[in-house]
Amino acid sequence: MSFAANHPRHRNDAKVMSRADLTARLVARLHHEEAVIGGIGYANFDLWGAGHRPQNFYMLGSMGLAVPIALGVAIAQPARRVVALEGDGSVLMQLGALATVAGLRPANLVIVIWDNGAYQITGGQPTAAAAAADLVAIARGAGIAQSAWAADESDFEEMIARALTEDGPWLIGCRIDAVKPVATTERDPARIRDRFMRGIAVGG
Ligand SMILES: Cc1ncc(C[n+]2csc(CCOP(=O)(O)OP(=O)(O)O)c2C)c(N)n1
Repeated sequence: MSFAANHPRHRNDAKVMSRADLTARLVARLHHEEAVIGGIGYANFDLWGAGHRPQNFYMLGSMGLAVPIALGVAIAQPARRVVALEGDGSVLMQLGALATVAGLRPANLVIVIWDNGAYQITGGQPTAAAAAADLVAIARGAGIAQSAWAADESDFEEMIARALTEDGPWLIGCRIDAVKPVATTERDPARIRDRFMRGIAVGG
C-alpha cells in the first residue's frame, strides 16, 4: 500500500490546522538529536516558539532554502534524521529542490510543508497553492513517492512517527490557518549558524 493511500487525495480535503500546535507536536517527538531546518516566513518563528534546540537552524533571509539546506545536512550526516519545515510560498519558489531530493533519495530526510495558501509574513498575499497548485501532488510528480497530506493532527503525528523511523525521503503536507506566531526568532545569523554547527557536531 502506498504512503498516500490513507490520506486526503487533495489539499482541499485536508483539515486546516495550527502551525504552532503541529510544530510543538513534532518537536515533542524528537529524541535523537534530529536536525530541524525552519524556513523563512513563520516556519522558523514557530520552531523557535516550540523551544530552542541545539540542532535547530533558522533560515532568516531567503525563500526556498529549508529543503536544500536540509538535503545537504541529510547527505553529510546519513545517521541523523533531518526535518525541513517550509511554507508553501517558499516551496513554490524552489520547486526544483523536490526533484533533486527525489533523485538523490536521502532515506533520512523529512519535508513538512506548512500550506496556508499565503505569503503570510509579508502581508498574506495569496500563493499559487491558494489558487490551484497541490504541492503534495507536485512532490509526488517530482518523484518523492512517500508524499501525502495530513488529514488531521493525529494523522500528522502518525506520519511523523513513521517518517522519523522508516526510510524516506518523506514529504508531509499540512494545511495551516492564518494565525500569527507568538514568538519571534532571535535574529542573529552568525549565532544561529555557530550553534547549529556545534549542535550537529561540525567544527569546533
Ligand atoms: C527571494 C525572496 N523573495 C521575496 C522575499 C520576501 N519574503 C520573505 S518571507 C516571504 C513569504 C514567505 O511565504 P511562505 O514561505 O509561504 O511562509 P509564510 O510567510 O506563509 O509563513 C516573502 C515574500 C525573500 N525574502 N526572498
